[in-house]
Amino acid sequence: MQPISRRRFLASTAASAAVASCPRFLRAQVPASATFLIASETARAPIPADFLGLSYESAQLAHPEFFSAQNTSLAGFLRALGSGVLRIGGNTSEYAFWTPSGKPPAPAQDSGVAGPDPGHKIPPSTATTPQAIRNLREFLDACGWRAIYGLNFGKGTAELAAEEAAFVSQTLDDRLIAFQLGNEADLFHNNGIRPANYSFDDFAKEWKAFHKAIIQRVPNAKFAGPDTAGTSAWLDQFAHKFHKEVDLLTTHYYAEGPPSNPAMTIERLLQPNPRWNAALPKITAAMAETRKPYRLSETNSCYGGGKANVSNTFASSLWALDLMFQILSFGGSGINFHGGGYGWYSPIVGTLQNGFVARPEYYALRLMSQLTGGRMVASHLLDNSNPLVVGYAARDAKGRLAAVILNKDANTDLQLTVRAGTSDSPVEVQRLIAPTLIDEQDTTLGAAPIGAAGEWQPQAQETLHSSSSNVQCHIPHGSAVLLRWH
Ligand code: BDP
Repeated sequence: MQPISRRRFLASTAASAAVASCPRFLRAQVPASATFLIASETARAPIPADFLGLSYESAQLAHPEFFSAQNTSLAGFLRALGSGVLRIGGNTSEYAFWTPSGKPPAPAQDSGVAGPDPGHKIPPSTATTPQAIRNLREFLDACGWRAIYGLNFGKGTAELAAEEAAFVSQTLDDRLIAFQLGNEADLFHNNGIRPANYSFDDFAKEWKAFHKAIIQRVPNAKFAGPDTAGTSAWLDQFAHKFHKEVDLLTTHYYAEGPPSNPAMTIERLLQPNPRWNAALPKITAAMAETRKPYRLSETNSCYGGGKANVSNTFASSLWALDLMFQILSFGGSGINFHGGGYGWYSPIVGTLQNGFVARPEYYALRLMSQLTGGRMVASHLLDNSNPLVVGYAARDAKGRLAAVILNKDANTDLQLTVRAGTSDSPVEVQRLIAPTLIDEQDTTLGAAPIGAAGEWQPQAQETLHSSSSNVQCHIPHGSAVLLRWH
């Protein structure tokens, strides 16, 4: 059986050919057209080698075998993305208690996994033991990844945080990027962690006290923050106050939510998001003020644990791919997709016992992993008025020119003319595609699925040939392509 993406592409090109000889269908089926201009000599922001990342709940550490060398399948998925960043935190970081005695109470859940906390109620307290941290180190070694580690700021004490930080720092060593203090402290005023009048000044006072206690135990400790839910005035205030103490600026972003909101649909997810667009100038201002890098330390499609039939569909893959490029376009240094367990938006789902599976979102990360270590390149999409059609250009780590075009439109194919101003070298095409945007399990990249330990063997690629340095590329509705010049 031919892989689905190939089948579908052939079907769609056959349909276009039929359209050409049958004018009465022209209006309904003719693809939209646009031109993508690549200024191949104009380099933009770098695509850091460790741009890609995942985020897991601190509660996951209560099952020390999960992030351990034993979990070779999950490690395979991470390692395949290159040298990424594992961020440990989330709501449950305020309920994860450092337990140096190493005798944790039996955790409440017995599945061995902690998915995204839906935030409906106070999560159960969990114990983080030295064994969990030692195993985490081995896991990071197996993946070639580093970690951002959230300490218990909400319900813990500065002393306990310092004690935990000392052990984590010593054990993770150069696999540790930074500590974070407080997960979404800008929401502490309404989630029961602090009184309703909890302000940035209150947070800053506590942050300073925790920082001081940790620095006393770990003088070279590095910090990321503020790790707020929104990109609000708190980022600006934090950047201003702690530019000397902080090494990496971080905030979170969930495109939609709560899942009960009927307006939270695939159609809306794929549209440009005004809230996110409004956050960008605040982030770039904070980067300029502190001269520190920015990382979107926790993100996904829909807070509240995600939305069934939206967060787990192929549409989430296109959403994630676009978001990654948006971060790169303003000079952001990384992104961590939140997940774990069987959460609706988790890029990888499963357990040690059942094995792991790549959700559509993971395919977007896999596409991006082919460009990390490279640079963005200036580009313009011309003659396009559809906000669902976007394009980006880059050079990969080997300096090869690449373009990624997303046609997020659910109905209209795109016939794209690409002008790269390069010689007439052949262009390799890798498609990110599924039968429909709502599909949950037939995503392919390069006409191949991703296996149970992250293995992926792209099938024979299509090759496009340029004529007068123009390349013609057909991009079916609801799909994306990676073009690479040889
Ligand atoms: C974020 C929390 C994370 C949750 C997520 C969600 O940091 O722990 O899992 O929201 O609600 O705000 O899905």
